[in-house]
Amino acid sequence: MALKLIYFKMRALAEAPQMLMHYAGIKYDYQMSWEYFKKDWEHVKPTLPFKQLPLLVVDNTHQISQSIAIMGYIEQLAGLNNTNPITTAKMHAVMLGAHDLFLPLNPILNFAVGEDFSTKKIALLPNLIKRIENLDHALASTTNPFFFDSEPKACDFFAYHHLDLARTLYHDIFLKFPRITELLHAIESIDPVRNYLISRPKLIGIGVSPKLIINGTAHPTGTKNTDTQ
Ligand SMILES: N[C@@H](CCC(=O)N[C@@H](CS)C(=O)NCC(=O)O)C(=O)O
Repeated sequence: MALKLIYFKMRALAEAPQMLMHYAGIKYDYQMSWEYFKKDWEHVKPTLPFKQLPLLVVDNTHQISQSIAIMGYIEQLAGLNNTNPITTAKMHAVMLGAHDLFLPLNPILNFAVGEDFSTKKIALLPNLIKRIENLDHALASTTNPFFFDSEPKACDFFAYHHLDLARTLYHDIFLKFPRITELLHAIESIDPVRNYLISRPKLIGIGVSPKLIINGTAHPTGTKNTDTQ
């Protein structure tokens, strides 16, 4: 089975799938949109099933869109899916609850600059806290570090990504959420996942001039190829 994960220069919706694949020991290729399609994004977008990325391409044939669907597929491939329909539905609810953090948190970190960044950062906080409280509430129903089990599942990695971005934007945000801090530490203490987190492109210049360090070179975040700049 050949897996290609197609995305852009952003620390956003391709993170959780990669963490899950590293955890499960599943091999994949990560390609930027322009590398895979050999075209600029504006020409690719109209051709895609949901007109956005990430996209998981299986065996150069099947295109899976939508990050939650991608997580579900990888979870099944890894044999980590739960067979109880009730538990599966509850895991799906956690995934959707975590996805509630996506906007505008991810774009603020990856793209907003200057006054726009400061204004959006202040405006987001009350709503973000409410969404984090929902995840904290879900964690309160278990004594495990993870949402459902003593081992992480797709929903744990999905939640990790958005909570990690929340922590990056507001450094002390989890002081009142010890269970969330415990979840983040538990995920970070898994060797292959930690290795991925340490080695992935670093996001720098948040709020000023966001860039990803890819193979030692700082590239502006975005949907465009900047290899030659
Ligand atoms: N619901 C989708 C959202 C995907 C999404 O918002 N993708 C953004 C990047 S994070 C995108 O493709 N932006 C470019 C565009 O919309 O043209 C998912 O969960 O995968």
